[in-house]
Amino acid sequence: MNTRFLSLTALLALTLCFSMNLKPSFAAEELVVADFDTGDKPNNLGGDFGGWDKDPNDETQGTKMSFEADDAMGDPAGYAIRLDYDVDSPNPAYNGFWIKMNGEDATLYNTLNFYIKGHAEAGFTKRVKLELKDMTNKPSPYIVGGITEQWQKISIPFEKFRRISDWSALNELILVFDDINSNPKKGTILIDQITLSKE
Ligand SMILES: [Ca+2]
Ligand SMILES: [Ca+2]
Repeated sequence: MNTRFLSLTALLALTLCFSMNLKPSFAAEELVVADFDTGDKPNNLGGDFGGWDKDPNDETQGTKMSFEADDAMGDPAGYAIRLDYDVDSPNPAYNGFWIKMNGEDATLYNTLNFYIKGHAEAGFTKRVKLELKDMTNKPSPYIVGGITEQWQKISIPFEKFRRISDWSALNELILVFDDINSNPKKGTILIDQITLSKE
């Protein structure tokens, strides 16, 4: 047999194994739900997102969503989501941000990650509430504290979302500003790079 042919075949086989191995395992470790880097909808899963408001007729409260050129990963062309919230109202007030997970199967993962920071000049709450929902739409709450004016990665093990019963189809993630957890009652929070990972 031609040794040259043999070593070429071996090299090809090796290359094939390497490229086949690397990609699927890498993809299984982290799924980007939203990096917001197009500066537009939808998110990386094809899902919609936006600001919400308990009572759109109450003009004294609400969350206004916009894209801010301040990427958490440091990409000069990237964007984050900016949330200008106001829960200072004579009425009970809560509002925030919602993002669709589009029925994503999360069984390969065990951790929800995202980046968050407060806006130094506008002021910001140090605490926000998250709610994760599967297709049954029961909110599974989790409080995030210790928000600062620097980007900070928050990683939450799935076990903390105790009311999720079916991880094979997630509906949405919601961020809540309310008149109990939000202090000051008016300010600006930035959020970016929402992912699911296997730790
Ligand atoms: Ca981004
Ligand atoms: Ca207000």
